[in-house]
Amino acid sequence: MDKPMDRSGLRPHSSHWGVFRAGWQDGTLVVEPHPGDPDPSPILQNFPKALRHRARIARPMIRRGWLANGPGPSDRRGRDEFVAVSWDRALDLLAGELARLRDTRGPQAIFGGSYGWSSAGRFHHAQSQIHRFLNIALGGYVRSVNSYSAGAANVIIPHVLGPFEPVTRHSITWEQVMEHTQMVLAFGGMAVKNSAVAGGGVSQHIERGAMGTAAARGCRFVLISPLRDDLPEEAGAEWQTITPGTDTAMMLGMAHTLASEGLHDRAFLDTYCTGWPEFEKYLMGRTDGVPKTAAWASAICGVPEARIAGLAREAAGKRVLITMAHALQRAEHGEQPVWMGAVLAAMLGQIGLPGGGFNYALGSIAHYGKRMVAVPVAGLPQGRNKVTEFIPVARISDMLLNPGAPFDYNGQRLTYPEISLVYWAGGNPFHHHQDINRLRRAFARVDTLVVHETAWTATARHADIVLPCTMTLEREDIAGSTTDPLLVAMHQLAEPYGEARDDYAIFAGLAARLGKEAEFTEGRTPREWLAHLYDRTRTALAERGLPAPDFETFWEMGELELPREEDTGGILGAFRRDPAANPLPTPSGKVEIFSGTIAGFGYEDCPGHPAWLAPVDVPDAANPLWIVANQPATRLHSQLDFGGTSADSKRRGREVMRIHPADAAARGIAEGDIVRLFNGRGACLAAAALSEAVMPGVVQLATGAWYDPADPEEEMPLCVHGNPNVLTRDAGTSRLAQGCTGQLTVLQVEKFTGNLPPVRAWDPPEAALATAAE
Ligand SMILES: Nc1nc2c(c(=O)[nH]1)N[C@H]1C(S)=C(S)[C@@H](COP(=O)(O)OP(=O)(O)OC[C@H]3O[C@@H](n4cnc5c(=O)[nH]c(N)nc54)[C@H](O)[C@@H]3O)O[C@H]1N2
Ligand SMILES: Nc1nc2c(c(=O)[nH]1)N[C@H]1C(S)=C(S)[C@@H](COP(=O)(O)OP(=O)(O)OC[C@H]3O[C@@H](n4cnc5c(=O)[nH]c(N)nc54)[C@H](O)[C@@H]3O)O[C@H]1N2
Ligand SMILES: [Mo]
Repeated sequence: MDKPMDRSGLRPHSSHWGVFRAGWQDGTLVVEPHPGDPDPSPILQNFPKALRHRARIARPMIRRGWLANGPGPSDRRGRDEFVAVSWDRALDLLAGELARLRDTRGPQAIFGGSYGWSSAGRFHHAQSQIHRFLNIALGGYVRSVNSYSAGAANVIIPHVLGPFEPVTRHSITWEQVMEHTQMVLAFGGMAVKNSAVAGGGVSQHIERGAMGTAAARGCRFVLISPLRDDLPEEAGAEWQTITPGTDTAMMLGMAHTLASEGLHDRAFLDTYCTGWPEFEKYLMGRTDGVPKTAAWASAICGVPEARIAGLAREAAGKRVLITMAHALQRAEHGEQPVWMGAVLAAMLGQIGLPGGGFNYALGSIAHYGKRMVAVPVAGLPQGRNKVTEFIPVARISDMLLNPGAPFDYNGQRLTYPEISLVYWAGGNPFHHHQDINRLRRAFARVDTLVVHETAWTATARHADIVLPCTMTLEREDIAGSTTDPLLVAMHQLAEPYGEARDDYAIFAGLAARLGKEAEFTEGRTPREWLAHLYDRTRTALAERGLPAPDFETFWEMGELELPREEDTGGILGAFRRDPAANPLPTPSGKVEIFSGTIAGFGYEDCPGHPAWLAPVDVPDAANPLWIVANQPATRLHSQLDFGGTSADSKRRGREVMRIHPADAAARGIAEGDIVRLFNGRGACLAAAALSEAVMPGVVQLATGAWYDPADPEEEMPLCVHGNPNVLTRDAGTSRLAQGCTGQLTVLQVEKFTGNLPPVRAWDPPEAALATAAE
């Protein structure tokens, strides 16, 4: 490795949760946030203990049953032993299996969607690597579209306002909020633990400060959420609790107040929108006999009638910004709150004004509210995918369990492909997918499941072929994104763990065995790829007449500040200033309050205008509580669950579930008790924390604790660690988007009084331990 870069001996590196510098002091890895970061994330401190943790994978491993019997469906996945093999043997066997499928069934037999966040570096980005490999070596793969983050919004926003990224990421900035906004209605809040994170890295965490500045200027924040801590204290917010999944009803109640009191902006609705008359009929009850009054809404969402009407009146005439956490649309009918948020902002006449209107996902991730970087940032070319079949990303179990079955998606009638091999690199479906017991049955169906992982996640444990890969700290890369101005030279800080290899090296080895090495590597070493990818940015800088250091200089400097675009308000701002010259890229060129396109699909679960559609998954006698399964404060998803910040946040080794003291008292649950959360789909343990920051009737258990079945032989084993996805429902948002609905479900909670099973989530499988020690 190179010599230390600066006086302190620390070297630059980056992660999705922050840019940092790190180095070794007395045999310990020391991690320090970037000095320019005003509010660094505690998640950074997951690195030191994670680097050499026993949970890391040391050698290639193959499931004993697959090795003995060859490829084929098997319910032994997640139950069998593993056998350590050499790299050559692992790669020979895997290349043979890939060639078999290429020659017998073609690349449409391979699911390479491989959803997941992997690491911040742009070259070693596992998604890019696997897609490039499958395209070049096999001709393609069945892919997935959209994200777990925004599955419903990805599809509804283009129908209503325009393309997802320009509308959500390039319209409102935090600068505008600090300067112009008078009132923020934050549905689901803007928790700073969430904006700690952005794919490709974030060098300055500005959200807390921006909200504080806006509040100090007199901007009022209203938090509408089941949890009080979904906005930082600096926002000085009024907290209004709401029954989970009912925001559309509350917004309809506000809209009714505006319309019936003449407080809505008719000129805006006439000039900039289409479909107000159709929607107005529904709102006023002329189509279904049910006026969507504040009283009607209150009965559904639990917000007092006077508060619903009061908020509508207070918002009218002000520079109002409606924000909406991703979470609201990760639920049944998740399209509706997003669409209704845009319609409410339109009725207030705010869309396209600085600091006003509707900004989906502002504060949910650090990508939102930022000015765009004005030059391109490195990305690995993917090659061409000749397979046309795809699934909406959260339909993975449906696909594997129902090959050949039809399904609806955004106006199309599609068919689930028949998958023989699933290949994952850089994601953790046992973290991200709903109804894990069902996912296990789905994964039992395929011939072969391949996983590249840094550590023994539950996904790795369910694989047939497990290939150990390096952690970001063990290789060189470049971090950057379209929303963060710092390009970071990620220096290598440690040698690879055990026999771990880079994803790139693994794919290069497979490509060689499939006769495609030269096409895959283009003859470049990783360092040469970094220089090659950097060159695009350098050329663009030079073209703008800006300083454009060569690669070696950039590498020595450790970081490079990139220019950013002007803050123009994006396509919504341009549309507002001149709607004739800058129509929105929707069918009407306007905000679509009614969409003829969507109405034409004829989906009863997503009609032609936003509507309150009662959910089926609601509390009853057996499952009286809601669970909010939200993002964890102490890690990114399941990544480095075994790191210091994450591990320290557990109690008695379990993830912490928050519950209102009244709900706890009714169940005889005391602070720190181990509890069992259960419903018809599964059960898990957690440690109870009593908190008035959670509204009554709701418990909160973050995602990310590694799935840890007490007895994997059982059909529905108890997860002893606290992974809420054993409880969540595996159902799409609607036939329109088929998005993930994992944020909310219903269940019961009881004090756990049995013998407490040990948590073994971070212990490698036994066979692996024995052979690794050889
Ligand atoms: N119930 C419920 N479920 C949810 C959500 C929810 O709100 N509620 N949220 C959803 C959302 S928004 C998302 S985005 C998903 C996130 O789901 P994922 O993105 O799948 O979660 P991660 O834990 O980030 O998974 C990344 C994996 O990549 C591995 N990794 C890191 N670097 C590398 C690398 O260089 N190479 C390889 N091969 N592997 C690497 C990590 O060890 C980790 O296991 O979860 C979703 N699931
Ligand atoms: N620290 C950390 N930050 C992260 C991540 C992480 O894993 N860790 N993941 C990142 C990723 S990939 C994504 S996509 C984003 C996700 O961003 P979000 O989906 O917005 O994040 P969550 O924390 O899941 O949810 C935010 C809040 O929404 C509220 N909420 C849930 N349901 C409802 C509802 O029906 N109505 C209302 N009004 N509120 C509701 C909950 O109280 C919850 O705390 O976060 C990103 N940031
Ligand atoms: Mo996400």
